[in-house]
Order: sequence, then structure tokens, then C-alpha cells
Amino acid sequence: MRQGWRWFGPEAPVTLDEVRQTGATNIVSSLHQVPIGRVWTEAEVAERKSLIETTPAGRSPLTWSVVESIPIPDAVKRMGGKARSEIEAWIASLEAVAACDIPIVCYNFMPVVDWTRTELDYEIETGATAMRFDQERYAAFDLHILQRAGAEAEYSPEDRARARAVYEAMSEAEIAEITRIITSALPGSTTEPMTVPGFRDKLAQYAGIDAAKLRQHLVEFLEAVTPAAEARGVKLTLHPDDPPRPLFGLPRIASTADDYAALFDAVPSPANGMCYCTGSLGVRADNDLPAIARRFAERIHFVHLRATKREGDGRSFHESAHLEGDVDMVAVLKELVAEDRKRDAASQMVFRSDHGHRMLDDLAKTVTPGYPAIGRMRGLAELRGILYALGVVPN
Ligand code: DNO
Ligand code: MN
Repeated sequence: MRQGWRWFGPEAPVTLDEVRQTGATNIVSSLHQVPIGRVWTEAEVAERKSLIETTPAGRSPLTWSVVESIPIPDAVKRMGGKARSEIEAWIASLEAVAACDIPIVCYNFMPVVDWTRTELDYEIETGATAMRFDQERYAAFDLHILQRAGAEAEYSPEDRARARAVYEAMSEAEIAEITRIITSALPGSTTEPMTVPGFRDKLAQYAGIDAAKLRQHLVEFLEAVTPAAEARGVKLTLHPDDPPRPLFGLPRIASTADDYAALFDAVPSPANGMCYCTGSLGVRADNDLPAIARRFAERIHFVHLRATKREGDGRSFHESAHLEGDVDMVAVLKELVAEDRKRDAASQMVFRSDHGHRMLDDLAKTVTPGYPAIGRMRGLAELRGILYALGVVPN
């Protein structure tokens, strides 16, 4: 297992020198400054790689081994407009990444909104803060702020009543805050920030695209890109939907084991891989995380480890400490390690502690939401402990 760390680039609050101190060895990054859809040039990727991999004297080296993500424009997910040329552009970016010997690329296929939360700084009992998804606040936004066409019919009368009560209790500032959180595209998102009317327009463009259609579009995308990835020895890894269920009436198709099985059956190329994210998949009580790891072991190249704790009827959740959520992290790591033991060093999985609580000094600092240094390092340290206990010295 290779210890990864998501680094948001030269402007990020956490620097490469700080990453080194956490013990992580592998960088997960993207050209976050490039607008979605614009081709990455080899020179740009090489420049960023040299920034990451040029090691000050006496310091431990870092390797850029995962691109998370090359964003996929909405036109591709809809297979409308300029989809074909957008796919060509995506392949060109992939070629630039491959030319710089970065072996793993992460992507997701969530329409319009990437990962979604309703609160970024939810105070938990330790005094640290966590990200949270509250179903009632989400419904209040959907029904009363976004006022999405057709939304009413998708909620039960009880849910509608609760959403109305939550909305009516919100202050102007809270309304502005939840709107900002949902529309602003959280860090690392592969979607653009939106206004509320812009959001409605994007939703309208998805009229008639159900789960079967969206899956077909992903299969078409994979059929187009996997030959280039396979030829260059790059593994493409699909990040699961977060949360793993439809939002805003939009289909989501990377939420369950059956979803992934359908994609692997349709596009068997070994380049068609999985980013196994316990935090995303683990929100659903019907996802058996160790079983998913076992079933798709050979397809897993990149791993996000974090935990969530379901609240109430299970539709709301917050991000718990890495070992204290609903997922059995030891059982998960046992499965991943069993697979990793079969691999040579160069093809070992890269894992990162995905998200972390905002705690200690980070409470007073500017942090990237979800990605503060100390909370992530706490997670990484705990995960490393499990690995040692399993007899694995992580790279
Ligand atoms: C969620 C996180 C996200 C993820 C993006 C990818 O589980 O890992 O930050 O990286 O959704 O687009
Ligand atoms: Mn993740």
C-alpha cells in the first residue's frame, strides 16, 4: 500500500514540505487551475510533476502517482453538444499525463453536482468540526430555494412538511450559506460553480436522461478512452457517487456493487478500474464494504479511506473519525492488503486518508473544506497503525 496525500497545488494551505512531515510518499493532485474541458499539455503536467518531485537536499522524495481528477464535462455525461470533441480533449489530457509516467487517473461521472454536503463545519462532540449531509436541509434547499421543477412529487408528505419547517426556521444568512455550499463546487470538484438559475438550466438539460441512459453514456465514454489508457499502461479509476444515491432528480450510477459490476461487464479492459472510497460507498447501509473490496479487488488501484456515521433514518450522515464510523476499516484493509500482496511494488494500491476533521490549530486557520492537514494526518496515522498490525509496512 502506498501512502497518498491529496495536494491542491502551489496555492494550497498545506505545502509539499508539510505533506512530507505526515509520512505520506505519494501525491494525489490535479491541474486544478485549468478550466474544465481545456486540454492539459504535456509541458504543464511535466512542470507540476517537477515541482512535486524535486526534493530538497536531505528530505524524503514525493512521487506524483495519481491524478485526481481529469474532470469530465457535462456534455459528455449527457452525450450532447460537443461530447465527441470533449472526449477527444479528455484523451489528449490523458496522453499528457501518461507521457509524464503518472500511472493512475481518477474521475467521476456525477451529473451537475460532484460531492455534496449541507454543512462544512458541523461541531461534533470532541469540539472538532466535520462535514455533514442533513437530508432535511437538503430537501429544504431542493424544494424552497432551488424550487426544482417536479421536486414536490419526489418527497413524501411527511418529508415535505419537515423540509418546510426547516426552511422556515432558516435565517437569511443560513439560506445564503447552504446555497453557497451546494452550488459553489466543493474542493476538487469536477463541476463548475453555479448560480441558482444556472443550476435549474443545467438540470433541464438532463431531461430524459435516466440511470440506464447515463450508464450507457459512461460505457460509451469508457469504450472511447480505455484503449488509450490501456496502451499507455494507465489505470482509470471511477470514484463512487457521494452520497451514493440520486440527488436533485439526477441519476447516479456508481453507487453500488451492481453499478460497478455492470460497468466492468460492459467494458472489460483492465484499464477500467475503481477508486474504492469507503466514505462515499459507506453511506448506504446496503453496501457491504469488505465484500465490495473483495469482489473488485483486481480493479482497485486507488483507495479513499474515511468513515461516515449515519444519523436518524439513515439518509443523513456526518463524517466521523476514520475508524469510528459505520464501516469496519480493519475488515476493509484486510481485503485490500490480501490483493496488494499479490502485486509488485509499482502496481500497489495508492491509498489516502480521504477528508479529516477540522481540529486543533486548523480551527483557527484557513483550510480547504474537508481537507485540513491535522485531521487528515490523524486519519492517515490511524490507518497506518492498522496496516502495521496486519503485518504491512506501507510504502
Ligand atoms: C469524496 C471525496 C471527494 C472526491 C471528489 C472527486 O469522497 O473523495 O473529494 O475526491 O468527489 O471528484
Ligand atoms: Mn472519496
